Amino acid sequence: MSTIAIVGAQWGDEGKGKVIDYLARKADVVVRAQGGNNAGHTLVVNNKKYSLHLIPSGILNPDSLNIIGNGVVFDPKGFLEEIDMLKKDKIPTDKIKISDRAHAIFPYHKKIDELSENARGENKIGTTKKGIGPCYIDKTERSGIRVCDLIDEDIFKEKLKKQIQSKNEIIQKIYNDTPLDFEKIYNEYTEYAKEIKKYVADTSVIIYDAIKEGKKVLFEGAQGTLLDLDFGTYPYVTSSHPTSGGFCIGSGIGPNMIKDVLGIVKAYTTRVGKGPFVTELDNEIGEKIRIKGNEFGTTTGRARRCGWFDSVLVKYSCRVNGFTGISLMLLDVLTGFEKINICVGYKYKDKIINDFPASLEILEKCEPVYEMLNGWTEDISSAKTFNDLPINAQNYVKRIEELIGVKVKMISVGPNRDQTILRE
Ligand code: 2SA
Ligand code: MG
Repeated sequence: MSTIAIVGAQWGDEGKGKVIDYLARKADVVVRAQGGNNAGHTLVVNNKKYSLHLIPSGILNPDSLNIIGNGVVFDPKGFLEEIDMLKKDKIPTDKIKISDRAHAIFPYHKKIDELSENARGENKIGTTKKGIGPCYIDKTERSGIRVCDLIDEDIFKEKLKKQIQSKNEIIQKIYNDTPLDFEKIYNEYTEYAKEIKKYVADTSVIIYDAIKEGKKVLFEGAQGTLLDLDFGTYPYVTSSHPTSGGFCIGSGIGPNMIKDVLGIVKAYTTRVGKGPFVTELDNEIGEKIRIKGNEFGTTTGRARRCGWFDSVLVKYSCRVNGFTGISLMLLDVLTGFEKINICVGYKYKDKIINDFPASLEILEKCEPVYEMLNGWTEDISSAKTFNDLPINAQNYVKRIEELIGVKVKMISVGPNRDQTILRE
């Protein structure tokens, strides 16, 4: 059995795209199981850049099947735009399957996402405004419209009518905003339904059979562990489960079917949006990391907040995901810093905390306890083996490994595929 799950270990943007791209080229099946088009990564093929948000990364590998699992919130409009973009470049788009159980995103979800964010004033979550949260709300409230409903004209009409009625009440009464037009949305979505119908399937069966046949199945994570609805810095989280457990629920397979869980860890820490961030560097060091690491969002273009590596956070991530290995990304960004700090504990009042706290009130008051390591100035971007790295860079990696208790199996020293050090 050859299945691997890729999970962001911090707040997303750890560089999952590079690892996923590398593995997707060899995968028979690539599966997305949570989130929606709030995710984003750029793949480069033949010097051309492709920004994918919803379609799995295997799409650029002509042999791989791409699955949008039941745990994904599916935006038909966004999906068809990505299909059009790919078709323009003659990239085959027939090997895609969308779960009939996935919930669909509608214009009222996006509208409510925007209105509720605006209403939060100072306490904005900083969502991507793609309607992700409101769609998951409908799912758990048991009023959502699933892909299997969307492609059945009669059922769809009934369900949409009810939904538009109740959402318009919210939009008008709570937010005092313009109601949405049923006919317009109905007509728009029945057109989408015609186009997506051919992709719809019971994807849980397909994944199960592929694993049983010994095919290579890659589970492609989006966002990161600290954005998980349960394990993230709630409420500054997304509304799905970007942790490894999310792959089981979000694709319909048992936990024993996932063999390896690779945690993608950035050599420092970043986050977009609001919420506490213990090792944040709101100074020129943070700015230097932002510029060197090009820390700006691919979906929204927002500048990311930057800080030192936080081993309390990553150790927590290792525990809740059961990582079998780590891929340490963007190590080259730290070249040129004379001293590099690693956070080894949180100081809260007079105590040292080693487990990531649930309470944001506590987390906000935690001070990082740093261990200072010597940096390196040598260019590491062409290092091919661990021993090619300067001793201080080696020590940095080894110290991280010691602190988090999981082996660093891969190290990335640049954006290109050959700028990867493998350690077994
Ligand atoms: P939402 O829109 O409801 O999911 O927003 C809730 C919070 O989750 C954060 N969020 C993200 N943070 C980092 N990366 C995200 N997606 C892309 C990726 C990033 C990109 O996976 O690489 O393209 O820049 C992502 N999606 C959601 C968001 O900022 C809120 O804090
Ligand atoms: Mg990203």
